[in-house]
Amino acid sequence: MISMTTLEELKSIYELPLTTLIMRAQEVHHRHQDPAGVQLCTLKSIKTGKCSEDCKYCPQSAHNDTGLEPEKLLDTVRVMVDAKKAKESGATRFCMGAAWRRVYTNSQFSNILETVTAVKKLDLEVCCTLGMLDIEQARQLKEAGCDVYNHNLDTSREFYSKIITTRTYDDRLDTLKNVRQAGMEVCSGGILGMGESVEDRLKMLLELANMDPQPDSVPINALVAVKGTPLEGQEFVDSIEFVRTIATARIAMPRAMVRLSAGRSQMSDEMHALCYLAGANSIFLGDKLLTTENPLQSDDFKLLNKLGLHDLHPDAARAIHAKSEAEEEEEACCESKQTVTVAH
Ligand code: SAM
Ligand code: DTB
Ligand code: SF4
Repeated sequence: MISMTTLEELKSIYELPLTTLIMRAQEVHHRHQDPAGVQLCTLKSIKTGKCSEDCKYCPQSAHNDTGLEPEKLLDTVRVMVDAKKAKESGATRFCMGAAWRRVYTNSQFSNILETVTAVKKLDLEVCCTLGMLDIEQARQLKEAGCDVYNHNLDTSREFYSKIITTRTYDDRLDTLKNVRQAGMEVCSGGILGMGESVEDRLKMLLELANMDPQPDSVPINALVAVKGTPLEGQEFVDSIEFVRTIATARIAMPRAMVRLSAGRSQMSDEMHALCYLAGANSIFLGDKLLTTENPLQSDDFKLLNKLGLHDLHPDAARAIHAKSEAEEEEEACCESKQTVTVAH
């Protein structure tokens, strides 16, 4: 059971002197995470472009003229080539993304279920991001071997309709509820740098932090302003604001994996280091995200080495989270016993 956080609390954390903010984030990080561990995930676009949604940031929306080459749903054999490569390169999670508004129950969904089962056999954690899901589809995905579902809130409820008009915030929340109910882990985060205010970012974190249970992972994307999208002219997010948001997410969601996602190609080594200091502990590995570029894998490993960080196995992360949860429950129990003693 989590205790509810308020917007005021998040604001007061976000606005701390940077030195104190980083220290607070580090305290939480050392207590609830492996402080030197970074989870390495790989992303594969299994169906690219021609998406019916009108997300203003997205190069894959059919509403945006980005010159992207569309690609039909890839079959299992084709996806397995990349999944094996991901495994060999050291990734522990394989995430498959489809440019869909929602999953339709048809032969394409059966194809995906087959792919999920095959990837799972490689002993990789399997994550999918396929748009909206109903409860039955969520159950089928889980049964096929999908561990995690990514579905981002992207921004605050208030700013959402300025970015997407073809679906609502509540549609997003409904899918997340179905994912949780089916027993999959929830991966949900957002994008910074679309023209939203700091308050919008904190409202998004508030929405995530007040979920019970909280999301297991929180991807924080920096907008990649792609030519041909309505957001093509957006300036890259301010780096200190980005770091402050990461630290606030870490403090508000101690056991979540906070993932640096899109936009890392535009971040320096120093910016990466600050993000790790602020509590980020997961990245996508590989020179391509879904359609945009990502740092070279060799550069990521070089930097992790320089910083003395290592790849984090999912089982190790789970063991640390379980220990921190048990310790917290024990502390809460001791506190209530003390209260009873005082009361008598
Ligand atoms: N269609 C599915 C959906 O929207 O949930 C899955 C794929 S979609 C590309 C996954 C996420 O990628 C979006 O929710 C958004 O957060 C992120 N994303 C897409 N385009 C981006 C961009 N140009 N810059 C940063 N993040 C982006
Ligand atoms: C997430 O939050 N970021 C990833 C993953 N979840 C699916 C996707 C980033 C996509 C960036 C734009 C692109 O490469 O097309
Ligand atoms: Fe489609 Fe997802 Fe891109 Fe929106 S973010 S246009 S739903 S692929």
